[in-house]
Order: sequence, then structure tokens, then C-alpha cells
Amino acid sequence: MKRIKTAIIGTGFMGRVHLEAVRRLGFVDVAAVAGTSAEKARALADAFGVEHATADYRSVLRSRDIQAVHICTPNAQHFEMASAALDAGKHVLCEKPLALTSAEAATLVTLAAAKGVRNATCHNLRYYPMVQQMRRMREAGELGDVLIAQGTYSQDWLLYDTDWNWRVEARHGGALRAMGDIGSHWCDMAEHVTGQSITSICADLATFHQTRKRPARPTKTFSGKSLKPGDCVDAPVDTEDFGSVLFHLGDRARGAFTVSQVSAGCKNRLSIEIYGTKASASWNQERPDELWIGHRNGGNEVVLKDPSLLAPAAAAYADLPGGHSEGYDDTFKQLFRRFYQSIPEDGVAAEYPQFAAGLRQMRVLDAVLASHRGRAWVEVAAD
Ligand code: SOE
Repeated sequence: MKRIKTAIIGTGFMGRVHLEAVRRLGFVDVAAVAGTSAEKARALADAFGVEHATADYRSVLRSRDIQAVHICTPNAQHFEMASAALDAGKHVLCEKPLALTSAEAATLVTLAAAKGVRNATCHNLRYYPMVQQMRRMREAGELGDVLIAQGTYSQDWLLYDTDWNWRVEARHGGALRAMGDIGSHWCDMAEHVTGQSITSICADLATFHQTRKRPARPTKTFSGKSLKPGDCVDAPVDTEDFGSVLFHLGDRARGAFTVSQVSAGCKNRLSIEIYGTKASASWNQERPDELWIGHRNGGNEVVLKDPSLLAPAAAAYADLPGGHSEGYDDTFKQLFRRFYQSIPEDGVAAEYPQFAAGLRQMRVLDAVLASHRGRAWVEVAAD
């Protein structure tokens, strides 16, 4: 395969995760890193031997050698950067949530189609091998008809009022923080695994810390745990710490999930349970190689990731044999491999979440916010 040159825009937690995952593909070179400052860009570039570093992401878009870009910046910058990258004819992979509003996301979907370039929203959590196994079991009818989907995406990195991150401020991350940041992952996975759409929602959000201690200097995602009180100032909070959602799924199924970034001991716990008319399945991101299978008339099972035991379409997402764990960073590799392999294959259907999938989750988030504000059930707008 002809080598592809790409660039990473964003030097925080996600910028580094994306850069490392791209480096593992074997046919893609990271030619440049762009950040909010030349120093931050150069620091990440030097850590991985990347030649170019810049504080001007548009200079990357002007480079004819660079065919694609990853947008790993705060959510409020996604629309401007993705639009500029598409206008420059780049293939674009953007972190979720795709934009701040459905209107912005819809514009990106239309522009990407008009430009005829590959586009992806980074709903990478689909690509744990055992999540794919759950999906393939449902597709094969092994769970029967889906009756219930339930679970949570819970973390604890924003538990204390001294924990701070750009996501806390709506002006940087959007009106929905926990729901936009990790709730979008849960909903994308629920729809991906069940093959059905969330059709209506009843949501209740809570902001437990009405003010937080904002650091005098920027902090990276998850790094706030090391700050001291003297480093901070009191700042008002306009986004939620927690949310709970009831939903209808497809024509018959029902569901419920919570999202939290203040649940002590939950480090990155996306848990999803699917209950069908024949059997059920349950998966937890903190034990990613295991899949629990529930039976009414037989012993329940815990299947440990072993490609030789998985459905072939699920085994395609496992690069290592049984007993060799594949985790969070591997999911980025699996998504990026399919994204970059699709670039030279004009007309081949994308095997990954495109901007349309990002728009889909923005529509779900719109309904969450409207339901919470109106304290009523809200229909999710159709695609
Ligand atoms: C922080 O909540 C975060 O890094 C999210 O932004 C990611 O999308 C998620 O995969 C892990 O947690």
C-alpha cells in the first residue's frame, strides 16, 4: 500500500493517543503536529520523532503532501477546523462529539460528501473485539429480539471540586459535558451493537459542583488529580457532572443508562448490557477481554477474548491471540486502519463511523438537553 502522510491537530490527551495509534499502522506517517503553541506542538512532535510542529494548523492544511488530518482539539474548535480541512481537500478524522450542535454536524456531513473525501467520527469504543462479538451474536440471532439495553459510562476524574478540564466550560466543550464526552460513546455503542435507533428520550442532568477550582494554568485530561488547592481560583460551572436517561429503542425495546464523571472508583467504566428474548450479553470497558453471556435455561458464561473462538467478523478486530489483552489504545488502531485503508479505495463502503454517525449522536444529545430542560419525553430527530 502506498504510504499516506497525515497530521495531528491537538496536543492533549487525545492528540497523543491518536499519534501513537497512527504510528502502529505501518503505512501512515505523521508528518506534522499542530497545537495551541509552537512549544506544545514541538514537545509532542519531538516525543515521537515527527518532523514538523506548528502553532498554525492552517499551515498544515496548505501542505500538498499531507492527505489527512486528525482533529483532537476541544469540541468548540471541531467545526472550524474540520470545515477548513475539508475545504482543503483533506480526509478528516474528528474526535467526538463531532461538533457543538447538530446544525454544525449536518454542515460537515454535507461538505464532506461534496468534497468526496473520507471522513470519520472517533467512536472507537465500538472496536473492542468483545464488543464486536456482542454485535455479531445479536446479528446472528443468538440473543433473540432485543428487549432491553442498559448500562453506564462512569468515571471519577472530575469528582473533586479541584478537578478541572476544558470540558467543564460550555464555551469550550458544549452545553453537555458528561453526556457529550462519554454519553455519546455509550449511545453510539448501544445503537451499533443492537442495530436499532434510540427514538425517544427522558433525561435528567445534575451539576453537583456549582463552582470548581480552576487552575491558574492549563491542565490535560485526567491530569487534574495532581493539582494543589493553591494553584486555583473559584469558577462557575455550566455543565453537568451526571445524567440519567430513559429511552425507547427501535419499535419495541426499552433502555436506561447513566453517565458520570464523579463516581469514585470508576476509572473508565463503560458498561453495557443487552437483554434479548433468547439470551443476554454484558460487557465492561474496565474488563475489556471478557464478555458475559446470560442464559435462562443453562449456565451463564464468561467468554475470554480469543480470536479462534469469536465470530469471524469480530475476530477481525483482534490482532493478538487468546489471553493477550487488547484494550483502549488498540481500538483507535482498529478504527484508523480501516479509515486509512479506505482512502485509496474509492467507492468502497466505509467500515467505520463517518461524520453521519457523529451527526446521529448530536441529534441524540439535542434530545437529551431538550428533555432535561423541558422535564419531558422528547423524540430524537430522524437522520
Ligand atoms: C474523558 O472523558 C475521555 O478521554 C473521553 O474524552 C474519551 O472519549 C473516552 O474514550 C475516555 O475518557
